[in-house]
Amino acid sequence: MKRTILLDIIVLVGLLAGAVTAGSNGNDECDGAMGLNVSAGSATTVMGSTSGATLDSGAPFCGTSVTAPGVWYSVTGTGNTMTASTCPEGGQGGGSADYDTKISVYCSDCPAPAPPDSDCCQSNGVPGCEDQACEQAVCAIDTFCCDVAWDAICASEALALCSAPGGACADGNAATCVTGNDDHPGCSQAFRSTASWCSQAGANYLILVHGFGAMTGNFTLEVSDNGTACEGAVECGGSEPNAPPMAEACDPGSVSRDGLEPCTPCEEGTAQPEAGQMECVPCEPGSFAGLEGATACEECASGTFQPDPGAAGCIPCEPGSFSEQGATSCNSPAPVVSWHGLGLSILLLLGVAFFGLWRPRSAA
Ligand SMILES: [Ca+2]
Ligand SMILES: [Ca+2]
Repeated sequence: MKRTILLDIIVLVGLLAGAVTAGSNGNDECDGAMGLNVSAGSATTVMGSTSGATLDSGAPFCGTSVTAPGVWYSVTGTGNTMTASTCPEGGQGGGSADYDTKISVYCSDCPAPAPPDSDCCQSNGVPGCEDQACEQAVCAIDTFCCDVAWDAICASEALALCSAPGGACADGNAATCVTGNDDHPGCSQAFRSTASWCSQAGANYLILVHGFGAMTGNFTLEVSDNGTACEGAVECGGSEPNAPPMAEACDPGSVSRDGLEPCTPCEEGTAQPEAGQMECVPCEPGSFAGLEGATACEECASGTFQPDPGAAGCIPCEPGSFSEQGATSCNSPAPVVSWHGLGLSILLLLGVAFFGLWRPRSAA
């Protein structure tokens, strides 16, 4: 009985601690960004903490990489230059932090969560994709996507076929990167961050305060407006469909159906010197590629030859024959003319002729 009460107390304390932790990071997710009121020429400070917050894995690189847990704030653009800072000298003098901060500023919508590894809407390197309906629609027109690999062509087909509302590629990742900063030079507290941007009047800016490495800590964020109209604001549009993700080109020595990853290495006997190619080139006669993934064919060494294209090796010349580097055949040695031998032959012939002529006489 006592044990049960003790257990209850432990559970209750645990729940309370959890509630407190969750409460302190109510702005852990972008959807729960804490709204800040910043009017033209003014500044607002807010105390926050990333301790107990989660990593915002869907937030794209923006001025700096997102590797540490972060929390979110939102502010409406004024048409002036705005600044978000954890540095005392960043804006109008109110930021600070007890750890190595980073700040990234996005606009439009919150970043979509990071896609799964078998995402339908981008090249994923495995056959098929995670949404069954989309997978079936794409593979019905392109069996490669289910038989071999879901490459960039499959992804573009998915964007065409699965972008209807409710489809696998319907959710646009509409977060637009505005700016970001890791360490602001000249800040009296090293490694603190200041990000300034020209704001578009009425646009929704989402400020992610995160950290270097995996660091978390407490900070005071100052968001200020310098009261001066600016030009050249990053365009903050509405939701746009997913842009086809940029797939990496195949490395030299490897190819794919569209020249983009995932790629397969060139087979033995073929090579590809350039990146982003679709086919490997068979080695020419007189050359070979002994390993797969070759970026160039090698010439046959002297003493070997290769008459055929697409070879993985060269053939040694027969004893007594020879070849130079890069040969397609071997040659027999040309007869060697020896003047000594020739002279001796002539002497012998003369001798035979001489004694041949003399013999009948002596016999006579
Ligand atoms: Ca977070
Ligand atoms: Ca920093």
